[in-house]
Amino acid sequence: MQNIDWEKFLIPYENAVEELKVKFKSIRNELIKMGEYSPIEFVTGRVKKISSILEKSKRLEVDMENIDKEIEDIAGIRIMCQFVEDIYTVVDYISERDGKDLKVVGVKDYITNYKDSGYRSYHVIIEYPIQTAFGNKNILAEIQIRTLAMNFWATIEHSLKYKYKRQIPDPIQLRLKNAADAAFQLDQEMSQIRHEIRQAQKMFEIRSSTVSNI
Ligand code: 0O2
Repeated sequence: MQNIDWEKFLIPYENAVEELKVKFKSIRNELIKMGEYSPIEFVTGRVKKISSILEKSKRLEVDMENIDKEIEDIAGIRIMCQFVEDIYTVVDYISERDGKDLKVVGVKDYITNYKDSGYRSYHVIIEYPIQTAFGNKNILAEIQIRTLAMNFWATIEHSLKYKYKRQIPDPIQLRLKNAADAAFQLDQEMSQIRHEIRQAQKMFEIRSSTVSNI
């Protein structure tokens, strides 16, 4: 795979991202329609930029012919949750599908084992079958599951990492670490009152559906 035809190479990854987004958004839509609580708040996805694939393969010393086997996040979807507890419900949903429409090949629990940067998120690496015009292909994809607070932090830190080409100055790094801890404390506080919050949200849903039926 020395001279990669990137456009062709990335097609199954693009399809996987689209399919996976639909599948997880459908879970949310179904639960909401049934009047149930959805642990999934919203879902996004992306195919890794070519420059980012090249940078990561260089950093991890991966040969070009092995990038599809060793770079696990070329296809990535992100599932955002309100509460930390919801993350584990989503992980259970994924485990239930293991061996059906996807295969779980690994997990990275950056919530229990958060990174030095302060990054928190739960990553599930899956093998996902894609039907292409040239036959079937199993690709690797990464599902990142995180709270809204974790996502807020990670989005900001990611843009700073990009700005500083991964070398964020120490004083900013320290502030980011403090901010990550504060975001996690926010998550923990919200978890303590999540039953109250969920009841209030349910009342609000009933009221707005009554108003829309008038
Ligand atoms: P892109 O293309 O910009 O989205 P790594 O060494 O971090 O690349 P690692 O630790 O093995 O790899 O993590 P993994 O499971 O491969 O996932 C990498 C992705 O996780 C990153 O994609 C981020 O989306 C997220 N991530 C991991 N660590 C951090 C972190 O410290 N800060 C933030 N903001 N995000 C992180 P990329 O590399 O950003 O790719």
